[in-house]
Amino acid sequence: MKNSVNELVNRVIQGDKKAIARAITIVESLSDDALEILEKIEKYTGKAHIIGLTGPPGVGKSTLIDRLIRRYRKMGKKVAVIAVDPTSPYTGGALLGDRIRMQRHATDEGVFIRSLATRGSIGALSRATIQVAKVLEAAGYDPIIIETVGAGQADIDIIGSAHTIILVLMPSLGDDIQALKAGILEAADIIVINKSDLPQAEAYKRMLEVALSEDIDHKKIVMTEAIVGKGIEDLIKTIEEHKKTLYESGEIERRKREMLLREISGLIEITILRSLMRKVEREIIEKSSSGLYKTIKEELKKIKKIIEK
Ligand SMILES: Nc1nc2c(ncn2[C@@H]2O[C@H](COP(=O)(O)OP(=O)(O)OP(=O)(O)O)[C@@H](O)[C@H]2O)c(=O)[nH]1
Ligand SMILES: [Mg+2]
Repeated sequence: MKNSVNELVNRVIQGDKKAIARAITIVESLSDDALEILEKIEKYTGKAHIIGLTGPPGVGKSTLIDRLIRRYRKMGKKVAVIAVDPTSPYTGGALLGDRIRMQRHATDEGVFIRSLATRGSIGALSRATIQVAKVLEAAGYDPIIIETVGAGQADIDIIGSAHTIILVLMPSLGDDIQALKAGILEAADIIVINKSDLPQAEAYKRMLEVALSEDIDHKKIVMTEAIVGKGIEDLIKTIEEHKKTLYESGEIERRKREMLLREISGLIEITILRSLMRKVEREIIEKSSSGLYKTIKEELKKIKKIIEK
């Protein structure tokens, strides 16, 4: 397997889309080969800008991302999108329009779109999201956009998983501001009011400014009309400015550390959990379940001993 991993990683570095897809599947599984791949690509990572984009269902996230992709491509950048659990109560996931929109990018070597299921992970964000981003980064994609539907825990989980957090909203009567998960409004680096063509857009913006009054300095509100591509240039400029501030203030180091900790904790959890479960399963099959807690207690003790050595 070692040789084939080497070969796979080489192809990833060269930007071979098939190899990237394969590497992501392996990395997502967090298997031993996943670690092998991550180890080999490490030296090609650490520079790409990772953007977390979240917002309630139906606000226009996919439309906006499509516009961002097109604009970044014009700037000569390779863009990747990781859509985390794209089942939304609004569109039920990959809506026909979404698919057609995104298909346009399928033959473009400079665009990579991948969906990740959150199934099987305890947190709402797939455990392997940051690792998958690393594969894409090693393949030369920058920026990498992580899209989550802000309908549950995922919008909160995106904090600590990206360098720049974008919250997308749309003009409404305002109940939605109260309904947003506590913390996401404050944590967002940029707030986009999409569908600014709707008549109540300006009033909504003022209401949002009032809601944010305490830390308005740090918050940039950008108005967009994704459906016709209005405001996209402004949004990209705002993202670039935020990135610059991150690096100038040193905040980027803190965010990177937080992401690393998250990534590693996911890896450790999965790896230890898996081997412990294998052992426990064997015990149950071989001996029946009596004495199970004793086995678990002893195994955990052994693990702790090794770690604390
Ligand atoms: N009026 C108006 N409609 C828009 C705009 N941008 C997107 N839409 C429409 O809003 C609907 C939802 O857009 P999507 O991009 O699928 O929204 P989403 O946030 O990705 O939705 P989910 O993935 O289901 O959460 C679609 O019918 C879009 O055409 C806009 O700027 N103005
Ligand atoms: Mg969508």
